[in-house]
Amino acid sequence: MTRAFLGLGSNLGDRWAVLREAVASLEDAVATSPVYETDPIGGPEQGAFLNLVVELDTSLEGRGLLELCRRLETAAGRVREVRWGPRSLDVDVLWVDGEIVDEPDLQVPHPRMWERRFVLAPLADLAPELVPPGVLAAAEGVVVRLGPLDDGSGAP
Ligand code: GSY
Repeated sequence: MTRAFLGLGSNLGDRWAVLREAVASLEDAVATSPVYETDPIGGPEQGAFLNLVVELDTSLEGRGLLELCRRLETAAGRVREVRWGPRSLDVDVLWVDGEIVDEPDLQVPHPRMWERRFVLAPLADLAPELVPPGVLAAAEGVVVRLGPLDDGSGAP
């Protein structure tokens, strides 16, 4: 079994419900970061995202994790239309312990994660040793920590 991290983001529809359903369906999840509200990076003008990171203890390697990510996006009703545009759910493979992949459709670690505060802030909550403080400080984007995905209250 291997430790891996996925990044999840939503800025379309009921963002809390989309993230809750996706995380609940991840059988290998062992930890979930707090939820952050984050300014969109790139793409057309669009609404704020909710982002979080999930830690997995999994037998899947990068390729299997990518397929899992695509299945989660499809289950959330995502249709790939505008590039970098609003989406009900985006799921990225961020990191897999001991694995480096550089293929056209899959790069692990995720090549842009080191510049994105919406990835690094929740990742640092779960695995601070992976995120040097200077890298987090230099990363792009405004993020606000909202709290746990499911604190039992059912409140957004
Ligand atoms: O790469 C994930 C999709 N995405 C996001 C995101 O999840 N959060 C923020 N804040 N900006 C983003 N731009 C893209 S593309």
